[in-house]
Amino acid sequence: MKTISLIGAPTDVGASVRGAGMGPDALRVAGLNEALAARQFHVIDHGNLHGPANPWQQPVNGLRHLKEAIDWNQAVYDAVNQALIQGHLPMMLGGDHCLAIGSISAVAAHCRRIGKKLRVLWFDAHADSNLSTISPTGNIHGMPVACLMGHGPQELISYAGHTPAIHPADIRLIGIRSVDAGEKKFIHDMGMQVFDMRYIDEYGMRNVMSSALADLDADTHLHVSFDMDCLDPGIAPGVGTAVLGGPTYREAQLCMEMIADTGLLASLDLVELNPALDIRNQTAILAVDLIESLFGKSTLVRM
Ligand code: HAR
Ligand code: MN
Ligand code: MN
Ligand code: MN
Repeated sequence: MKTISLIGAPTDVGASVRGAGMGPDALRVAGLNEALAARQFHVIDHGNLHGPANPWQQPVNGLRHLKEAIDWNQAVYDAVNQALIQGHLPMMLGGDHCLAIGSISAVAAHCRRIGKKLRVLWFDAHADSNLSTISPTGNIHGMPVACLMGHGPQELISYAGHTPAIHPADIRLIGIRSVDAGEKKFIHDMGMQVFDMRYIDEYGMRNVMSSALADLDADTHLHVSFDMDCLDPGIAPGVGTAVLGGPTYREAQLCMEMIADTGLLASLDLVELNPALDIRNQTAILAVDLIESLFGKSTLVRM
């Protein structure tokens, strides 16, 4: 029986809107542990990590709460690394998306250790590819993709002991519809594959996911970094930086089901859930519903 390690990372130090720090408990209240146990997983809930409080300061040199982000990501790196060493599937419950720096750095280091290929699927309304020099906000949750590719403050790019932690060819961005001008240039310079909403509209989610999941094999570690603001705010209002025009419920379910079909999912981030902005925990309940599909629950009737 596969063991899933739940790792709560209750902070919003990387965000501009407060509240994502309550995400882990909202997911537990929505029944995450029970839902996974019902899918025949052994679930170990490690509880919540500890880290610095949000000092709620202005950016310094284009970066807000750098010290706090470094400490939180170190805690996440250590916990995800530990789970992987034990052969568990780590599920990092955010918290804002800056925490994916620590989580994916640990996954990348693990892949290097055991000689696996890495594929990261980054579901988001945003490209999260800012640099301190181009970010309009200085919020570090807008920078994790750039940091993972070696562009960012030294401490945030070196957890894995190998910089960059990942390469542009390792990642696919899906659902994107809010990109800053500087990010657009960075994405093009890096040559990342981006399936933005216009692309999803034109080609359909099935084709997008077939492309995003192309060229995987048994030696691939598949990591999903799921920013809840990827989803249309009509179904997922509990996020700090909502953007109109995201995937529908069925499109999101299809993504999860197609990932489940690969049988390769080996780690997950669930981030940017903001219970302070949610309505009766519906976004957390939706997250649990999608996670069930990601782990193989199916409504398929045909054989
Ligand atoms: N691009 C904007 C910025 O850098 C908004 C980023 C918002 N980020 C998230 N994570 N919610 O995806 O500030
Ligand atoms: Mn994000
Ligand atoms: Mn986002
Ligand atoms: Mn390398």
